[in-house]
Formats: sequence, structure tokens, C-alpha cells
Amino acid sequence: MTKRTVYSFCHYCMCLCGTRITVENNKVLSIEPDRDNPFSWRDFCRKGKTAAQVVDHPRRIKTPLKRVGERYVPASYEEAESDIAQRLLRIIERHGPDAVGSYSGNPLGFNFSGSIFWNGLLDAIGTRNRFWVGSVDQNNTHVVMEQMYGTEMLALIPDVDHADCFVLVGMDPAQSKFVWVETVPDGWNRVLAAQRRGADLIVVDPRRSTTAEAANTHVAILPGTDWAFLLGVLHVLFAEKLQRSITAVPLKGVDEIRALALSASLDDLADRCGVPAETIRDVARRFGRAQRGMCLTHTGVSHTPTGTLAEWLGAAINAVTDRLDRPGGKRVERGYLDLAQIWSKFAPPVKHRTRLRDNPTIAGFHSLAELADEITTPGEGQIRAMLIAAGNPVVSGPDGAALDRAFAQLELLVAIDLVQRESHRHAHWLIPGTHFLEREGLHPLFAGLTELPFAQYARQAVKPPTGVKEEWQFFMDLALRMDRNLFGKPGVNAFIRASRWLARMTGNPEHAMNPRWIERLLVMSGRRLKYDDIRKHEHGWLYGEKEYGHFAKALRTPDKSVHCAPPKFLWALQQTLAERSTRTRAEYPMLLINRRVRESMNSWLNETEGLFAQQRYNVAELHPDDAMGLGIVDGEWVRIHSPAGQIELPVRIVPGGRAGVVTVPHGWGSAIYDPVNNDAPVRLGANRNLLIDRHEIDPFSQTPALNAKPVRIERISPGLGPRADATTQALRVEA
Ligand SMILES: Nc1nc2c(c(=O)[nH]1)N[C@H]1C(S)=C(S)[C@@H](COP(=O)(O)OP(=O)(O)OC[C@H]3O[C@@H](n4cnc5c(=O)[nH]c(N)nc54)[C@H](O)[C@@H]3O)O[C@H]1N2
Ligand SMILES: Nc1nc2c(c(=O)[nH]1)N[C@H]1C(S)=C(S)[C@@H](COP(=O)(O)OP(=O)(O)OC[C@H]3O[C@@H](n4cnc5c(=O)[nH]c(N)nc54)[C@H](O)[C@@H]3O)O[C@H]1N2
Ligand code: SF4
Ligand SMILES: [Mo]
Repeated sequence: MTKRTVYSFCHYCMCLCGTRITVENNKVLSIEPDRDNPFSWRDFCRKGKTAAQVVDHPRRIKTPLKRVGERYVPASYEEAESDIAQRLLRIIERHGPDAVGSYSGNPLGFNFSGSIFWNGLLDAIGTRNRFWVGSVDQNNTHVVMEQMYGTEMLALIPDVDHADCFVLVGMDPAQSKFVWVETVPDGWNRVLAAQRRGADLIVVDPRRSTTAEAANTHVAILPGTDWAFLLGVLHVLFAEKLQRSITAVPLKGVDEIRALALSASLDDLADRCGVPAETIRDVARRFGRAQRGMCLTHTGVSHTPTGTLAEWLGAAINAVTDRLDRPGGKRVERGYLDLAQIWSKFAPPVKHRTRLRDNPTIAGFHSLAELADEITTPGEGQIRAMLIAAGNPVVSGPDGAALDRAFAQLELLVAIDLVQRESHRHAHWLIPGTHFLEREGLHPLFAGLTELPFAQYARQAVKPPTGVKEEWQFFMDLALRMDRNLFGKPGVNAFIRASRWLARMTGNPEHAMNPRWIERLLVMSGRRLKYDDIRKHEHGWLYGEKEYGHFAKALRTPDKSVHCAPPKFLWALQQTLAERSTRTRAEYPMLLINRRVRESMNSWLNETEGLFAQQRYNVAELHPDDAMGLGIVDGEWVRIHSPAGQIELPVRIVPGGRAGVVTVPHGWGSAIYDPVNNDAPVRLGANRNLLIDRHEIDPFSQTPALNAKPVRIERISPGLGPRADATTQALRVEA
């Protein structure tokens, strides 16, 4: 076979870098950035470049594997689907559909066909015990969007090129890129370009991140107190009349938020967040006086118990300084379909409260913080079976040890993944996943999340391993096998069977129900683009210009205005202000925070050969003062304790930032098993989320407090000098 070039894009992160893939004999020879992609390629990184190493992962699951005793044996899909269907039906019959729980991870969000049919399967089962990654990621934005803009899904896009002032809170785009729910390709470099043109860059982060290093001002805040800092900024904006009275979008509740901000004492707020009042005043003045600007809050903020309040205050700062729908502020990209409407159709709010903690769903899902107890606590509604798709919750969520114990007691655990990781240790069935290089399709839900009007149909570069079904196909077949209607809609299964019959009769596989139908329908519903036209643009299609003026129309509040002071946030903020933490932290004097590693992706990719060098980042970063106080030298191993658990890591001493803070990246310490050859699991580094308890959550977003966690650090080997080989020891192979 001759070499071919496939143009597509990388699905690992929201940068969605255009790629030029060279393929021969169903093998990827190289992946390069596609410089003809009109939207994104400049962020292209080694993760994208080495993506084929995951396709060829030596421990890849290539056939359904059934657990028999302590081993896995290969099985056909026929056997897998029939056994899983029977077991699920038995559990449903005995205990009701909510006894089947589910968790979907970050990569499923990049797989449109997979996620649509996943929801279809969950609807078929009828379970409301649905858990997803949002509760350890961006749930707080959904809550704030819902309260302020009237819909859980109205992501605002930063307009970085035109800003004169950036206040970046709890984000590190120099490492993680300028992405969260939305994407701004090459955003960090464009911020730096704006800075070179004179824009002001203020970074709020307890540690001296790469992003903070580039800032005009780095505010090394006390972890977990962004709400106080941002309220202080609002206080100054109002006190010095730096807010704007005329705004592009109508605002409600400005008087209420002003009253509350002014009632707070700046000195008190300064004391709470460990930032001098003078610095808060200075930041507020610079931001308020800048003609154009934006305040952004990301995961450093969302992963704290006050993450939603801080997210709200950041959004309120933008609103009252007229940064919404203005150049250099945050705008709405209308895309080629109505995202909020589609979201409400495809992710209809599942009205359900958790059995034990009585929490509602957010964006249709429950919080990972509750999953372990919902499995282990006996009684009606107890979860007895779990389906996990493209997720590693034992590592990405809080108190993985508790979740691991919970998974061990399930009657049925089915994992759909590329490899067997920590969370799949107790799986009764391992079902192969497909890699994005093996799939094609359009992701209509990205419309409105991309910075510019852009659409790209992803192309399949290589075929999945022989016989492996794409995720959507497996989910659909399982619903059929259970004889429960996909999407919970009567007649759907009969329709699917009829379409399959037609496909057989006509010899045209396209006549069998498939995700392309849904993609096409969605594009049609937007009445802006034609599906076939999108498919024709092999480098992706920039179909319009950046526009302003769409925010007011996109608002879903009944009065079509932005609500700056949602009553429940106001009330909670008043409570927070009235409280003074009296907790002494003598036993756990340090605060644990998180960082990301440029060339690994959450809890995966760190084992990929091409990214091995990144393992040197799996260390505990300490401020020199703390290291000196503890008598620790660079490279020495320490044990970090919290009330929930303990981990061991080598130390790296990093100057700058705030003393009293220890940084450990998440996503490490996840075992990668070898279910086929039974070789020893590989475990890279330590899982810092073992230190996180599952009870402390942000009450609004239900996000566990992954950051700002009180911990204690202990030297493991007093007297031991610097160990040159310390970081390489983070790579351990378990016996
Ligand atoms: N302390 C701390 N914890 C955090 C964070 C933090 O900042 N600090 N960040 C949080 C955030 S933002 C996120 S998004 C979560 C991520 O949390 P999760 O989504 O639960 O975990 P991932 O590490 O993304 O695991 C993805 C899994 O999907 C598999 N996979 C990859 N691609 C595919 C595919 O195409 N098909 C299938 N079937 N499987 C696939 C991988 O092998 C891997 O096992 O972690 C969260 N946890
Ligand atoms: N290379 C790489 N890129 C990624 C990912 C990855 O895993 N690897 N993950 C992707 C995903 S899923 C997401 S959601 C995005 C996330 O993107 P970001 O939100 O930018 O995530 P981080 O790079 O972890 O940056 C969070 C910053 O918050 C700081 N921080 C910690 N605690 C606090 C606090 O209490 N207050 C303040 N103000 N700051 C705090 C940390 O020091 C850190 O610098 O990145 C995406 N991009
Ligand atoms: S992982 Fe790297 S190559 Fe892939 S989309 Fe993100 S930045 Fe681009
Ligand atoms: Mo994320």
C-alpha cells in the first residue's frame, strides 16, 4: 500500500491542533502540525506527535476480556454483550435501574459519537446514578452560567488579541494551553504578544508557575482564598467608581453586589487571602482603568471549596467593568448551531438527588466525591454495577483508596478503555476503546466553544484493531442486547433493527443507524452550514469572522439580562464573610496544590515512551524556606501526610511563589496493568489525590477540594544527601 496523508486534528485537549498524519499499511508513520489548518496548529506538542504510541500501546486491550478468577481471558463481543446484558438486567430487576452507576471521563467528551450513545445507553438502562469528570473539572462554570446567564452551557470566549489587561487566576496556560471548556488556540503566545504591545498581565497563583514568571505582576495568593481576593478587587472597583454604568449586555443585581462588596473590609479580605491590601487595590485599579480586559478563573480556583463563589466573583468583575461582549473581553461565539438548546436536548437535566448526601445533579451528573459511598452503603438505591468509559476516577478524583475498595465490592464492573488502568483493576469485563486516530466524525458540540467560527470533520487515520468496535457501536449493541430502548425512547431499537436490515438488503452500511445521522441532523438544525460542506474542508473550515453582539441573544435568563447577584451566591458569600476559620493547622501546616505537566494528560500519556522525560516533574515542589525549615535538600524523598492518606515523592526546591505551599501534579501513581500477558503492572510516581478526602466539597459545584489541602511533610531518610537518581526512581515497576 502506498503512503497517504490524512488531515485531521488532535483530540487530546481543547487546542484541537490540526494534524498532518502520514500513514502506510494501516500504520501511522508521522504526525505533524497541519499548517494549513486555518484555526489551530500552533500549540502542537509532543502529546499529539506521539499519539500513535498510544494506538500501538504494548498493553492495549484489543478484544473484550473477561475476568476469570485472577486472570482475563479473551472473549467475543457476542459473549461480552450477552453476559453484561444479562447481569445488568438481573441487577435492574432486583434493585432497579439506579443500581447501575456510570462514570465517563475527559476523553469521552472529545468523542461525540461515543458520548451521545453513552447517554443513549444510560437512558436505556434508566439509571440516574450518573457520574462524570465535570465534578473534578469545570462544574463551577456550569453552575455560574446557569445562575448568571440562565443556562448551564454558555461558555464565554476570551478575546485575547484585543485585551489591555489580563487577570489570570488559577491557570497556567504556559503549560496547559489556553483551554478549559472553551478553546483559544495559541492563546498563551497571543497573550504574550499583547503584553509586548503594552498589555498588562497579572497572574494570581500561589506558586511561581511558568505563566506567573512571565507576568507583570505575580500575586502569590494563599491557596483556596481567591474569593476573598476577587471580592477585594470588586470592593475597590466600586469604592473608586471604576465600574462602568453603561454595558454591552443588560445587567441585574449590580446594586446588591456593590452593597455586599462595599460592606466587606478590604483589610480583612487582604488578611484572608494573604495578599496586601495595597496589591489588591493596585490590581483593581489597573484592571478597572484598562480600556479592555478580562478576568479568567480556571481549575486552580474550581478545585477549592469556594470555587463557585470565586468563579462568580470573577464573572461579576467582568460584567460590571463592561468586559462582556466587548473586544478584549469575553464574547459569545454563536457557532453553527444553538449549543444551549442542543445541550438541553442531549443532556437533559436528570432530576435526581443522591441517596446519601441528597445532592442534585449538575449538568446532568453527580459528583465523583459521592461515588464510593453510594457503592458501599447498603440499602435501597445502592449502586451494584458500574460502567466506566474513558475515565480513571480512582486517580482523578478524591480519596482513590476508598473508591478502589468500593469498586472491589461491585457485582459488575465494566471498563471501556484503551488499557487497563488503576480504576479498572477490579473490572469483570474490559472492553476495548478506540483511539481518536481510529475514528472519524464531527463534534457539533464544539460549535460555540471554539474561539472562531470553525468546524472540522475528523478523519480516520488508521483502522482500529481487527474486530474492535467503536464506543458508540458497543453502547448501542449493549442496549439492543438488553432489549431496552436506546435513549429510553420507545421504538428506537425497532428503528435501528430496521435500518440494519435495510443496510444488509442494499449492501450499503451507511443505511444502518450511525452517528453521522445525528451529526447531520444537528448541523441542519443550526441552518447555518451544510454538513457535506464541512466534510469537504479537509483542513477544517473557518466559515466566518469573529463577531461581537451575540451575547444578549444567547442569554437564557427570563429577563434577558446577566444576573450579577444570584441570591444563593450572595447569601453564601455573606456566610463566608461572617465565618472566620478558627481551625489551627498545627498538625498539617502546609497547603497542597496542583500543577499540570506539559507533556502528560491528566492521568494518562505519562507512560508513553515519547513522553517519558516528563516523569521528572512527578515531584513535590517546595519553597526554599520550607525546605530549609524541614532540613530537606533537593532530590531527597519525603512522605506527605493528610488525614486521608500518605504518599512518597522526591522533592524539588523551587524558588519564588508562596512559602507554606507544596505542589504535586495530579494524574500520577496510576497502575497500568497487563491483562493479556499478566506482566507486572507499571506504576509511575505517586497519586496525590490519595491525600484528598471525599467529604469536603464546594456546596454549589460539588467539586471536591483537590487544592488547598492541609498536609504535613516528613523526611523519609534524614541525613541522606541529594540523590542524583531520585526522580528516575519515581518510575517503579511493582513486583
Ligand atoms: N488533584 C487534581 N485532580 C484532578 C485535576 C487537577 O487539576 N488536580 N484535574 C481534573 C481534571 S480538569 C480532569 S479533566 C480529570 C480527568 O479525569 P478522568 O477523565 O477520569 O481521567 P483521565 O486521566 O483523563 O483518564 C482518561 C482515560 O481514558 C482513556 N482513554 C483515552 N482516550 C480514550 C478513547 O478514545 N476511548 C476510550 N474508551 N478511552 C480512552 C485513557 O486510557 C484513560 O484511562 O482529572 C481531574 N483531577
Ligand atoms: N499538558 C497538559 N495540558 C492540559 C491538561 C493536562 O493534563 N496536561 N489538561 C487539560 C484539562 S482537562 C484542563 S481542565 C486544563 C486546565 O488548565 P488550567 O486550569 O490552566 O490548569 P493548570 O495548568 O493545572 O493550572 C492551575 C494553576 O492553578 C494554580 N493554583 C492551585 N491552587 C490555587 C489556588 O487556590 N488559587 C489560585 N489562584 N491558583 C491556584 C496552580 O499552581 C496552577 O498553576 O488543561 C488542559 N490542558
Ligand atoms: S495535546 Fe498537544 S497536539 Fe494535541 S491538541 Fe493539545 S496541544 Fe495540540
Ligand atoms: Mo479538565
